[in-house]
Amino acid sequence: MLSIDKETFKKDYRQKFIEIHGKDLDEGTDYNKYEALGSLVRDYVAKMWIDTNKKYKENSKKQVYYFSMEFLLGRLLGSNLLNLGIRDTCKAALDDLGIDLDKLENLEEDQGLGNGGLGRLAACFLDSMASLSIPGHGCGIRYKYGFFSQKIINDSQVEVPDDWLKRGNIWEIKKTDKARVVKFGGDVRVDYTDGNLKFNHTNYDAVLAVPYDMPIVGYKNNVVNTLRLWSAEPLSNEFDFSSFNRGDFKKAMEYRDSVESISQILYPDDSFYEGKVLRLKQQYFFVSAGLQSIIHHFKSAQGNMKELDEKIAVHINDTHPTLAIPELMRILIDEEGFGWDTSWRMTNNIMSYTNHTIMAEALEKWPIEMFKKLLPRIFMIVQEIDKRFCSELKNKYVGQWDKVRKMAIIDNGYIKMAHLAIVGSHSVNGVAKLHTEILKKQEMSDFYYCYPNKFNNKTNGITHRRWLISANPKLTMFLKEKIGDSFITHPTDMINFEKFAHNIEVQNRLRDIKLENKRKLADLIYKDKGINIDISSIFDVQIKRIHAYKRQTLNCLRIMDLYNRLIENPNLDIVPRTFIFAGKSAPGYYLAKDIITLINMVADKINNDDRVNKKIKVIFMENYRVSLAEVIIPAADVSEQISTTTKEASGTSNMKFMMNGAVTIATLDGANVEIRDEVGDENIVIFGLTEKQVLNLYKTGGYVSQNIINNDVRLKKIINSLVDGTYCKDKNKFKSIYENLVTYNDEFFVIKDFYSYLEAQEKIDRLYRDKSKWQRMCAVNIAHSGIFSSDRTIREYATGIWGSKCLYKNLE
Ligand code: 26W
Repeated sequence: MLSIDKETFKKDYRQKFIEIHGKDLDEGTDYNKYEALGSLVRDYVAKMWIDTNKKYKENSKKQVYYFSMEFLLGRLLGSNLLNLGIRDTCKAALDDLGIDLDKLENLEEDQGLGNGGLGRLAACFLDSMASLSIPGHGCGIRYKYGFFSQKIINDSQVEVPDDWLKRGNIWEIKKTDKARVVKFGGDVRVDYTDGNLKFNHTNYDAVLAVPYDMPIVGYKNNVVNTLRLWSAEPLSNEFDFSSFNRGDFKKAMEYRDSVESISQILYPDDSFYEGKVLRLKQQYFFVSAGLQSIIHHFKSAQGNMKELDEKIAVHINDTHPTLAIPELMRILIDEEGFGWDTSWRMTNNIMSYTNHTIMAEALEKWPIEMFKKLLPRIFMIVQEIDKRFCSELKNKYVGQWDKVRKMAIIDNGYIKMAHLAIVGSHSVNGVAKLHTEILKKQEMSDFYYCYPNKFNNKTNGITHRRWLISANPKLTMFLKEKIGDSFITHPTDMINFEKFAHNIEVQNRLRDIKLENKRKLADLIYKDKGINIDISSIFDVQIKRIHAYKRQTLNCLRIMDLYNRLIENPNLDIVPRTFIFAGKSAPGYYLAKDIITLINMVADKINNDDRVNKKIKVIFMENYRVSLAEVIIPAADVSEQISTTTKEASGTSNMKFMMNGAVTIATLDGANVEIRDEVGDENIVIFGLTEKQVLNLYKTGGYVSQNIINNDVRLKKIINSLVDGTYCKDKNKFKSIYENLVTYNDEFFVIKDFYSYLEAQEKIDRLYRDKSKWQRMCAVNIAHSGIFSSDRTIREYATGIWGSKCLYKNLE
């Protein structure tokens, strides 16, 4: 572990400042100070990084590569200081120099290279792999523009490019010497020489993939793993300088632009798959560069290619990196000279795949013509995989053509990436128990029947280092005081806190800590929006991507209902509540955008209505991102996890809230089920349709939302207020929401679950009034949250899927 005293740190820091800025510390701006600190921390990390790589080389343990289109890391200065074990020293040293560490940390841009859950999970996994000393690295794309920044203008979402690199990125190191060439398009000629088929790829467009490496620091264990992100650059010898000579500058620039566009933007969509050729290019680009570099590294470390599948594991995060399967086949066959069967066996042993969604509209499939043109050799390999797979199926299901067709990889003009991922991997996992069961029973039942042993569950987790220790230092201190600090490295030890749940003093302390966190959030809200909120009100929070199935609409309708009731009866006895929302909508997802506008307009109306605004307020916080979540979550009293049962694969914010002592109101969906099992029914508030009821209603079609609305005055009033000018003068503004609920029969059972949700909310109100009972529930939630640390999840992946071992300890 890095050991450094305050005085040395001060000296190092001063020196670093002068070195990079060429002026004295007291002449520097805050940003200069941040840069110097980041740069110093990076120096500290550098030696450990080199040592870790040496150790990996020496003991030749299996290396895991986590391939993901998204890594949503957030800020890194704070977590690196924490994991190095020097945060307190650094804070004290900077204090001496009159510099506020928190302020510098807040200057760092979020690294927002992901849409939401899947990308943040990848980031938590990197942290856990390094902290458990598992040789596990990330491989992805260095998008020039991350997930867009959200502005709320006239109550609606406006997208602004996220130019996160404009001031540079202190954590990355460009490795020009490790660049690889990725080939697109062209022709493949098949030659038959010496009894072997040879595939000659010609006339292709070559793109240079340049890696930028970022250190992933383990928690106080000297381990530094690598996140390698690829950036696309023109190949210098491909750059058509002759065009310059002819003065055809435009043509040369077009070539450059088309290459650079590959790593230009992150697709801001997590809901509807779109068959854009640029996205397919992105996928092949990073997967090909990643695998080439892994194999190059393996061979240069004297690895025996025949043992490749014992020495590396490649994980595919959703179907997005599935091309890793045919690309590895290509490398093994075309470049390494292995036969099909050996290559297929190795590829299968190496690859594993996680599914993160059952939403049919999000499943990736590529039109054959587009695929073939862009990736001719890869297409041939996919065709061969499909041919062999289908012939296996035909033998198994004699005469059942429909079944074979349904399961085929290539069908009806499309390549189905989930099918390719399942067939090419030795492991397929879901991300929560319920989700895995649904995959097995419904979505992927045919495949489960064929390969029952491939399927397994790995319930998601979150890194408690970021989401508790770093985000909630006050609660962390208090836990240490009560149960010691073993939970820092063994998060399930938090269970020792449960015995204090009944202790009045402990309950009071928990309440005080929550109040301080609420004050911090209230200050931020005041600063951002000029709205004063009452910190003794219940902070009722729903923060996540805006999506019909996540049912922000349900939350909003009950707020509208409460508003109606308060107007009717100003003396209505409720505990004051502040409803807090945050989340981004995909730019082209109009319904979700309308939901954002509705929340903001309901907020305007309520916050400005003096008849009610002492009791309720509604806040929509702009630009949801990791660093904002770190402020909101520790301040939450109530965690809203209200998706239509069966639709949320797992959810991970549910775990973050629980770990910070919020009480969950939830449907029995995703990991909520496991949270309920952990804390018991008395420490969570459950409502809504069950899995069976939902599946049954979908199957029988026995649900008509209009029938419920028409027979219910209260509901009718709320629904009508969407289109009668109550919240927006333009009566058509929320017509889409209205029509979804009424005309199109409410696909996500908002109306059906409405009263059940209201009852649950009334229960929350009652529970909160009993101060002691409420704090007891919070304490139990904290105590049981350790199991949802991503350390547990990663141990399960390492032992159950990757067959990888730790560098330093055994995987207990
Ligand atoms: C349109 C292409 C696309 C489709 C799906 C892009 C991204 C996705 C992701 C799979 C969406 C996603 O982030 N899923 C979430 O993954 C989390 C981590 O496992 C789960 O906790 C969430 O329930 C799931 O919605």
